[in-house]
Parts: sequence; C-alpha cells; structure tokens
Amino acid sequence: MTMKLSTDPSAATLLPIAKKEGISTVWDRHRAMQPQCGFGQLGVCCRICWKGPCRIDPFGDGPQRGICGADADTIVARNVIRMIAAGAAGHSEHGRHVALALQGVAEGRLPAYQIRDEAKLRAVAAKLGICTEGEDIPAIAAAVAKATLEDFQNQDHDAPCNWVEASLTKKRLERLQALHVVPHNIDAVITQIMGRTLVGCDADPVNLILGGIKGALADFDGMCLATELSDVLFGTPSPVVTAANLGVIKPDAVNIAVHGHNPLLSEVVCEVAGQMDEEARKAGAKDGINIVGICCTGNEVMVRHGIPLAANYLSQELALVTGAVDAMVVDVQCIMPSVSEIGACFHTAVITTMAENKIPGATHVEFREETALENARRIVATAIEAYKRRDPRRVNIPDFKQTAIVGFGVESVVGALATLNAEDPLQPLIENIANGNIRGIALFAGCNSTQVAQDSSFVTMAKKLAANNVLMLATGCGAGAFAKHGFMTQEATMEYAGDSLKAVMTAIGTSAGLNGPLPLVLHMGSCVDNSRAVQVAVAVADKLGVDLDQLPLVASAPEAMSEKAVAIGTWSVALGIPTHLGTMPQVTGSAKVTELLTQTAKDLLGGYFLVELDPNLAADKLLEVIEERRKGLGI
Ligand code: BF8
Ligand code: SF4
Repeated sequence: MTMKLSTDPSAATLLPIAKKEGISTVWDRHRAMQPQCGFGQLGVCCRICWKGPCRIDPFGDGPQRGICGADADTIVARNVIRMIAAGAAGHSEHGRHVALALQGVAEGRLPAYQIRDEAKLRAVAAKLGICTEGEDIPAIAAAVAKATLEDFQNQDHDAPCNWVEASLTKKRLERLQALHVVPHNIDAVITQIMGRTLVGCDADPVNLILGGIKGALADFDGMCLATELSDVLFGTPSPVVTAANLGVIKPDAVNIAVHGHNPLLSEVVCEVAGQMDEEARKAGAKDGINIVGICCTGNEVMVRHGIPLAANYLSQELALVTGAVDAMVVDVQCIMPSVSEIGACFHTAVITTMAENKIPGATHVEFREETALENARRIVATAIEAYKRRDPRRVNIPDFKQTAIVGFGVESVVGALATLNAEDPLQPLIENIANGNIRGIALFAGCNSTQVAQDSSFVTMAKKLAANNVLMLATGCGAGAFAKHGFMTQEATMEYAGDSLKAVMTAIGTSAGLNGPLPLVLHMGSCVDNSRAVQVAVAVADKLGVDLDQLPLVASAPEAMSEKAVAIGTWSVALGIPTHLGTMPQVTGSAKVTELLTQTAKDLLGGYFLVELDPNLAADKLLEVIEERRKGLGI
C-alpha cells in the first residue's frame, strides 16, 4: 500500500497532472531517496572535518568513536546545536533587516516604507524602557531601532539582549540566567556555536546543549524583534476574512505568488501591484493582479492584509503546476530549489530577489530597501509579461479554497477579550481556564514534512484537542494547514469544539462583533510570530504571579522539518513549555542527548521535548500534560 502523501485535496488533483507532464515533485524525490541514511537519522554521522565523514555504529559492533575521538554524544550534540545556530541565523537576519529598515525610515532614507502603526511603536518603546515623552515619531523610531540593533552589537556578556529581557517573565529570566543561557548578542552567540563545534573543541554534550539553548534564545530574541518591528512598519494584524488553498489563484488575473519570509519585499510588491492593476487589465487579465501567498511570506501578508494563502511548504511546487502562476517572487527560506525548473515547464517567471539567495534558472531582480518601489515595479512588470505567454490549455486550478478568519495578534486577542471586560481584558480568559471551560492552550507551529502525509497530523491533533476544550493558536505552515482545511472558521468551532470551549469562543466572538464564535484555531501569523503566543502566555503568567512552566500551555510541531523549527522548539522548551515533535529528531543516536532534551530539561527548565509520531497518541499525551499542569496550579 502506498503511503498517503497529502490530505490537501489540491494535491490529489494536481499530482496526476504533474506526473503526466513529467514533473517531479517533493514527494517523488522523497520516494527516490529511500531508504534514507540511518546514521544521519540518528544524528551519529559527522562531517565536521575532512578526516571524516565518521559514523558511530548504533549497534555497538563497529566504531564507537570518530577518527578524532568524538563519541556519539559529542557528535549528536554538535550536529543539533549547529542546526539551532542555522535557524537562529535565519530568523535573526530577517529581524536585522527589519530593524535596519526601521532605522532607515526614522532617518528619512527609505521612501517605500513608513511607520503604519504609531501606537505600536510607542508600545514597543515602552516595553524596551525607552522614554518617549516629548519625542516625535522619527525620534522614537530611531531609539527603538538603536536599542534593537544593540542586540547584535553588545559586547558585555552579562547584559542580556534587550528584547529577551523585555519579553519574558522575571522568574523565567532569572532561571535562565542561573543556567548562563541568556544571550547577550545574537551574532556572537551564533558565532560561538559555530566555533565551539569545530573539530577539537567542546566535546561535553551537556555543555554543548546548553550552548544550543543559548542559541535558541538568541533565535527567540530575533523573532520578538522581527515580529514587533514588522507590526510597526506594516501594521498590527487584526481579524480579517480571507481564503486559503490553490483555488485562490484566479484564471483571469495576473497571479503573483509571494513566497519566502520577510515582509519587507512582499509588502512593497502588494502596494505596487495595486498601482499597476490597469496594466494587467490592458494585457488581457480582466481580473487585474491577484497576489497570493506561500509559506510564511503568505502568512505575513495574510494576517495583515487578508491576502489569500495559496500554499504551505509542501504545496509550493503544486502552485506552479496549476499553470496559472505568472510570477513566483521569492526572498529567503523554505523555497525549494526545484521551483525554477518547474516554473520553466510553464510560462512562470520565478524571481529571486536577495543577493544571498539565488536559484539557478531563476530570474534575479535584486531587491534593496532603498530602491524597493522601482524593484517591485520591475517584478510586477515581469509578471505581466509572463502572463502574456500563459497557455490557457495548461491551466488547472483546483476548485478548492476554504474561508479563513485570520489575524489574531496579541492586540486583537486582548481587544476581543476587552469587549467582555474593558478594565481587565485577561480576566475572562483566566477565569475560563481556571473554571475548566478552557482546559489549556496549545500552540501549533512548524512545517510540513514529507515524513508525514501533508497537514494530516495537524488536523488529527486539532480535532482531538478541540473536543477536549483546548484553545488553539497556530503559526507558520501549521497555520497554513489549518486555513486550508477550514479550521479557521466559525463553522469549525461549532463542529469540533467541546461544549465549554464552544460556549467561551461564542461569548468572545459575539461580544467582539463577529456574529458568532471565534474561529476554532487562531492564526497568529508566520513562524517569527511565535513570539506573539509567548506574549500572551507571559501576560497570563504575570497576572497569575506564576512562571511559564506552570501554565497549562503546550506547543506542538507535528510536521517539523526545518533547522528553524529546531531552534524554535528548543527555545519553547527553554521557556518552560512542553513541546511535542511529530517527526523524529535526529538525536536518538545519543542516549545522553535524548535524555537531556526529553527528561533532564524538565528539571532544569520546566519545558521538555515530547516525541510522538502518532498524532492521536500525541494529542492524548498533550492532554495529560495539560491536566498535570492544572493540577500543579490547583485548578
Ligand atoms: O518559517 S513552518 S516550512 S515556511 S520553517 Fe518553512 Fe517550516 Fe513553513 Fe516559514 Ni517556519
Ligand atoms: Fe570524524 Fe572527528 Fe572529523 Fe567529525 S570531527 S568528521 S568525528 S574526525
């Protein structure tokens, strides 16, 4: 029996077409890769120096040490913390770009950008302890940018990064400081990980993992600043009704898919597309320009502007197989290198935009914040030109799209709650958790992976948690999965939520003017927006006078694959959150590292990894954890 590849109905429609056209997809390549290397799966393969590669025999018969003498524990720990460093580098580089853009706006150097949310800017300044009295907006923006960029520059090892310090409970910060894992400088911590994992350096698995945790907290710092400063520049999300899945691609429009992660590019493309709509119509597209999102760029523009989401990670190639995407504009991260080849099978212009992220076969239009408008115009013009070459006979847009109510940032969640209690907005949430109407909160994050039938684990787990009255938040490709499967609708709440959860969601939604319940899963944004969920948790913990590891809060990445997910999962654990992984982490070749991450972490941090590949059992285990936490709080 062949394994089901995806639960997304669009895949079932488009995969046979890809096959007929001779196009290989991620699933074909996954199959061709079998059997995958067992040493790599266990994390016991080392390629850190050219005496290697070395691998440890997991059965104990062959070599137990690499040529340099490193054992399985050292090799596994080094490998996994290098993954954390890579993830932290990706997120924080994204954050640095946004911070530099804010600085440029403050100095009046970037005409394509502006401060769209002044209230948020003031709130961020207050959070960072910046005095704003009597200061104008550019001055506040400059001060916020400066304080943020300090997180990349500070050389005092004892001074925590500004954003980490501002974003955690006091208790959590102290606990992490006692373990010496609080980052002082994002870049320095990432560099330290690369340095200590060179051949012949840190060989102590515990020390290595602690270094990795520091790197993961640097990742958290980068996410907090990326999220908050993006809100300042592009607006803070508020609830908006939109749609998800490949049916959002329009046959009579110039379809531009924005794909990647950083909103600096996609925001300007959206704006310029609006100005160039008439040109598209002149070229014969009677519906003008239609922007659709893929991956986290998709989430960013979805939660801020209601731009529909075409695909999450595993469906990005299928967007091209529709034959109706005229341009796929990409920036950084999670862009399969195969897209240029598939785009070339059609008329699609695949456009790379970042100097440090090019793909052979793609068109490169260099994007710079200083020339953003001009660059975006060229990108949109390229899309219109490509549209003229589209072959209508090869267009196959699956007739699948689901309504999605998205855009639940901290401000909108608190805003909705404030309609019930204006003086003390968190009180209704806390009351309902305390009385058990809401048993707990689950944050679904992370990717799609070919190791799991696409989206299936998200859907299975959410159904069970909903029935057991767990409030669910989602980001990244998890949010994409839920949006595509209709879980971000009021109907889903009515269908799947347990009675008490349904009642609470209905009370909040009705009072917030939604004419019915909140959607079953609240879309908080992209992967960097995981920091939003932490903000809600910190606010609740502060109000209760407890730390994060006491809350009935769990996280789950049932289909994790990226190094960024490794970094996020690790900081989630470091913040005290039990964190489920539904794909096998590449660490099990070391009993010591496995024990550290799944058990010892619980004593050290309160959070820990919980690995369960079966989504039904995973949901059961998370429910148990939630009940255990409730018991701890005496509720
Ligand atoms: O940052 S969830 S597949 S798109 S890594 Fe990538 Fe994973 Fe998707 Fe977004 Ni996050
Ligand atoms: Fe082998 Fe050691 Fe080199 Fe790794 S660092 S490849 S274990 S010799």
